[in-house]
Amino acid sequence: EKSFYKDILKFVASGEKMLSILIDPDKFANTEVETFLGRIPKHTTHLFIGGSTVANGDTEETVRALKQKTDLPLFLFPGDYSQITSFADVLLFLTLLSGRNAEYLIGQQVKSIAKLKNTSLEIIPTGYILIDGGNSSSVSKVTATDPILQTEVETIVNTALAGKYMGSKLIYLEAGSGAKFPINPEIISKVKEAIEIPLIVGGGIKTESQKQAAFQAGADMVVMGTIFESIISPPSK
Ligand code: 1GP
Repeated sequence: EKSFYKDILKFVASGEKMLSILIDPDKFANTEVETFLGRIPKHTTHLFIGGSTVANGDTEETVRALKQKTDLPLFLFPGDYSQITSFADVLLFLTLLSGRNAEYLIGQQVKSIAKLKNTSLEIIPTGYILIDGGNSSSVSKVTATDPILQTEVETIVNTALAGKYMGSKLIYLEAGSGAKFPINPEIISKVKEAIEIPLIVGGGIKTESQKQAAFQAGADMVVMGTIFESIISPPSK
């Protein structure tokens, strides 16, 4: 049986790095899917779809438009349970471990269950850790939680380990979309050393050298969003 998680483990085992491009349905023109797919890096391995705030139904339309034109795995990366759609391949079942807001630790997860009955989505438990990226992120605003400072390395590592012991199959270190600076490679390497499970890193990564630094430090997958948003922009809403 097809398992997108096993595919990730194969990448990790072979040392081959993964690049995911994040698509925010709010900032994406579904009519320009082909243009977009033609311009993202050839070595892209995954597409993430999600945003902190997305109007109802927009995610499903974007997923359906993408599905028609690409075989890349489509991973839902939802800011809210309302963004869940069975037309994608995978649901990153996020829990916001850096925060202390019960709504994003368990509330949204319970609300999502009605949408997950009879779904064919592969569900991957994902520990999501918001780290300070030098500006106020929309994740922080929407979830009313504070990011962990980059100087708090031990807290970050312990948070990632707690996530692993609670059952996370992936850990996602997030500086926030549009972060001023990405997560320090030293943090990435300390977390990777501690957790062993696959590590995703994103937020504020705009250049090839920032991407390579994250990979070299131990990120198995890098997520880039904002830098590719300019390829196409939606009709003004
Ligand atoms: C956000 O980590 C992703 O969830 C991507 O961030 O938009 O800054 O590339 P950017």
